[in-house]
Amino acid sequence: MRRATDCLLVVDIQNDFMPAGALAVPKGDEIVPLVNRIAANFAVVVLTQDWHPAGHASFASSHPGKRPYQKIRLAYGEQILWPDHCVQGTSGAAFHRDLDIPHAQLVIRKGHHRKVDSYSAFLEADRKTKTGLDGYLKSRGVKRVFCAGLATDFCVAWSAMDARRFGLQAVVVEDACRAIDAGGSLAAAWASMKKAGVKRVSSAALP
Ligand code: VGL
Ligand code: ZN
Repeated sequence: MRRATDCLLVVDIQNDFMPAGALAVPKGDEIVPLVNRIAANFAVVVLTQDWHPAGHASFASSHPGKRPYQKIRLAYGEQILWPDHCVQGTSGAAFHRDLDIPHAQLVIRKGHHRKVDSYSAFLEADRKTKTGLDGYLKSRGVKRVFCAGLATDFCVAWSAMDARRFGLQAVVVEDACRAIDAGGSLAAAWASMKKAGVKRVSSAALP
């Protein structure tokens, strides 16, 4: 049963994560109509937007000699390097034009500190800096977060696991997500999510 204390978190449905985008998530465009349909049944909807300054530390181009998808060590630990993507104010950072959730109430922009990445909608990659989403959800009385969007194995997984960390129930709507799946990252993400107590449902079985 959908409860007044449920929230839908719609993660990073942005042009750069679409098949023609800078950091393409295969079939990322397929989920947009489904996410719109699901969102219509939630009173509380939060959108996230990956939102990096030019020269961001997660960009391979910021590290001479490095290529996208290589790993490096930054001050806070291991970082996968990505193609330049979701640069603040660019069309790549804009939401997909067909995303249609006019009743969404909050947009969390993340990854805006130049030296720190943030896959999670709650906590940046230093695992210390908060985005403020935990406080917002608490203020609104939210107890359960359903997650949809891109990419299953990065921003969706990290956000769902951090929802658990902040004492919320977390459910990933599997068919309303698509993955990058680089080097086994999707299987690893599902295993970590299971361990963290994140549930997994299909949109047809949404309570
Ligand atoms: C994402 C890699 C880099 C995501 C964002 O939205 O999953 N992945 N930035
Ligand atoms: Zn990013």
